[in-house]
Amino acid sequence: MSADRLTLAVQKKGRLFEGSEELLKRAGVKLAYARDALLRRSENMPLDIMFIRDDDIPNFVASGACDYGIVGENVLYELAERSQRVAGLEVALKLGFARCKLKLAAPKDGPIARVEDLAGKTIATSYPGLTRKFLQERGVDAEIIEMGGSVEVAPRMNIADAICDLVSTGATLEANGLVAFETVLESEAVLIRGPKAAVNGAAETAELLIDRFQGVIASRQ
Ligand code: PRT
Ligand code: ZN
Repeated sequence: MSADRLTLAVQKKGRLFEGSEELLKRAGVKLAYARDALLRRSENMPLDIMFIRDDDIPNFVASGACDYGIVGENVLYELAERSQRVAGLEVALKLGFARCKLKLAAPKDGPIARVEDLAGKTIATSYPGLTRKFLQERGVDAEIIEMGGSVEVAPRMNIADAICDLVSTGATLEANGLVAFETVLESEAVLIRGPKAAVNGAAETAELLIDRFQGVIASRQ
């Protein structure tokens, strides 16, 4: 990476992509056209955008491969449970989109209706670090079963007694006969800053960009 150009990591496609793209557009960032490119240059600012999977964003920023990144707090704090470097990342700005909640849920009319009922039970989740930490804080001993996706089917398939998963509208829980009974984390998209971003020659560009992001966020309220 050139020292005087700022690099920002953004999700390549998915639920964060649209909000990130809109934020950049409204902040006046023009990107050069490049189909399917990993890295796209801005035409009107010394800024390069790197398009990657959201799960890779905290590590790209923590390692200094990118100066900043846009990622969900859920992913940031889950990875922070596993990595000191990620735990040390700074949240520069809360961005107010991709809001969701990480919730514990269990089958409707079943024996689990509160956190204490999870003692000795199994919980399926893609967020084992955050789930374990929450249970420890509440003094509940349960077994965590890590799943990469489709966590909502776990109780029905007898894989687990309960789940800990992201919820936005609640339609997925409802469709699977599950009821949420506790919130583990409230999440939104955030701008994270890497360890070298402030001393990089592009620090001024970062200041300008954050200033414009703040303007965009304020205009929404
Ligand atoms: O490919 P890549 O790894 O980059 O993307 P991904 O598939 O891991 O993530 P993606 O694009 O699905 O989500 C990216 C981020 O969006 C998440 O990390 C959250 O920060 C945020 N977000 C906001 C959500 C949701 N809302 C959400 N509802 N992420 C996932 N969901 C899923 C949830 O897991 C469940 O399956 O949507 C379903 C529930 O939605 P409702 O509306 O039925 O409650
Ligand atoms: Zn992902």
